[in-house]
Amino acid sequence: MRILLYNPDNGVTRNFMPHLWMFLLKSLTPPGHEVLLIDGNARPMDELQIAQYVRDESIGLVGIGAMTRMIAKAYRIADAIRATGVPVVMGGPHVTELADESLGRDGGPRHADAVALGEADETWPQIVNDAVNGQLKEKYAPIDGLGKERKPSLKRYPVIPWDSIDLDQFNLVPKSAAALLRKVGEGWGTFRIVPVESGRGCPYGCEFCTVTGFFGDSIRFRTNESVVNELLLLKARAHKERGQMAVFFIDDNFAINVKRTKSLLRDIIAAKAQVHWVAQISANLLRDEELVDLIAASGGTWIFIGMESIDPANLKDVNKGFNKPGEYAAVLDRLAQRNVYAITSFIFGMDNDTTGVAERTLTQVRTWPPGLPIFGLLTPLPAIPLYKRLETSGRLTRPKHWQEFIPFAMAHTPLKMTIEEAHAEVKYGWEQAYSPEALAQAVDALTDRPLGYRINIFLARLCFRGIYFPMMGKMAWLKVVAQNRRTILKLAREAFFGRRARPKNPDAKDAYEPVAVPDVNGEVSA
Ligand code: B12
Ligand code: SF4
Repeated sequence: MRILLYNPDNGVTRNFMPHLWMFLLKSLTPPGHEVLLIDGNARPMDELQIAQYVRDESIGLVGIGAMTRMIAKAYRIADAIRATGVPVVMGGPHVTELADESLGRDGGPRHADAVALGEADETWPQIVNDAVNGQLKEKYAPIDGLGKERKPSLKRYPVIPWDSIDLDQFNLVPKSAAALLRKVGEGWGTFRIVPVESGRGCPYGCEFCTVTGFFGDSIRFRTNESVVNELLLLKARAHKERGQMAVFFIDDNFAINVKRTKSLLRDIIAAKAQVHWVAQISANLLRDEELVDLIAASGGTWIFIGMESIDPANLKDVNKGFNKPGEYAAVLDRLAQRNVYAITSFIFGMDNDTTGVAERTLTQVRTWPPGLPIFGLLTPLPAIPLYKRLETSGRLTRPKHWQEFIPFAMAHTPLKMTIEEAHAEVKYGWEQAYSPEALAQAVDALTDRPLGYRINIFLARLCFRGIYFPMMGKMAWLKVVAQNRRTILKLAREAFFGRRARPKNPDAKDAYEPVAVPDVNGEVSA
């Protein structure tokens, strides 16, 4: 049977990375089937096009996965496919929480023939076999012999065939430039950011998050060997095609067990499996100097930190009191000393937020080493504790907000400002943090560092604009380039003529004096 796995686009921004579930389920598919992957972010299709594709390619089963914000699009695509007579199975966090909605049992229309509840690693082979036999059940749940939910172990993790899988749609290098860039340095003909997981689960239970409910509070890890082998496979592929490969460790808290993370990072270094990597780690776990040394030495380049708020009262409200805003600066300095920078994520519209929260947050951000601040709104996702609290107190303004998804729009009223004011705060945050002046400051703040780091921060900031600012066409990009021409020229002058501007504030660098750590090639730099 030919199986299509499809992930819809979010209709607003372009995703920079494919979704792991597709590669994982492809690897777990019983032999004898062909599995095709389409990520709507990389290969957009509308309902008519997907239905035509399914017919043309003689697809016998379609699997669709989607987060809540993409679920309306996922349902439209599912409806179009089911109209061709091909069965649709849906999975992921949204349909797990609202299976009746997908199956049309809540009074609405039916969108899926079957739903995979929770983690589908062990149920997927059964789903495929049942589809082949025309005996799809409505619900598949991972349960043990006693009917209790079972979380799959990651000890026998499948080998994802990264060396042979078709990754064309996920190349971030434009086709027009690939041939030329292949010849630059070690080769830049391809650049891909690939998701890899080393473990699942998070015990922290923050009120706005799906993870503790979905993956559970007990953490499960892959073996170090299996993670290291996956990195080696990715590295070999990048080398073969004269391109670059970076990894996003999608674990929700990559250092949740610090001892284990250190042992994994040591094994990565020992096997020379370093690639540039990004991971999510909560600030409290980055107090450990040895951990941060190992992060840098094993290729850690960006750390995503869910700071959420600089107001301890807000953090306490959402059960994230373990975040201590007073230590954010020290944590970021510790990383920056090793040339590791942070994606700092903030949520506005929390109950203790008042107008001006964006500027208050940015005032702090500007005193930190440069990074990538990102801003979102508090969102009541289905079945999370926050949803239940707001529902009980009658504060949900759009209880089924996902059915009519509006990007960057609140679905409840905050306590100390209006919905519109909260929207304006998020807009202000993005616009200020990514203005040409802010980009120039970020580059200037690294004047004492090798050029590569300044180019890295500049390009990363430019790309991050894409997360908030609507999809940008060629003209919009040209405008951004024109607005940032001074910084671009400065970096270009230095690249070609080795000229370096003096730091604007020579004292500023003392805040994160560099320490010597080996880079991904094992060479020491400071
Ligand atoms: C990586 C990641 C991202 C990446 C993008 C996704 C990508 N390309 O991989 C980035 C960083 C860009 C991102 C952004 C956002 N994310 Co995000 N992200 C994740 C993260 C950390 C990992 C996803 C993952 O690969 N998990 C591992 C795989 C194996 O698990 P899985 O995807 O759930 O798949 C399993 C099952 O669900 C099931 N399954 C899934 N799909 C399907 C389909 C079929 C057919 C079947 C049978 C089974 C099945 O089988 C799989 C194997 O067991 C998750 C948290 C988490 N741990 O999952 C959050 C998560 C998915 N993100 C979430 C959210 C809310 C967002 C954002 C809106 C921002 C935010 N506030 O966090 C944005 C929106 C992005 C957009 N495009 O619009 C929520 C989604 C909750 C929900 N109900 O929708 C999650 C769960 C985290 C959370 N805070 O609660 N995210
Ligand atoms: S620490 Fe992160 S993954 Fe864990 S519950 Fe909180 S927000 Fe979710």
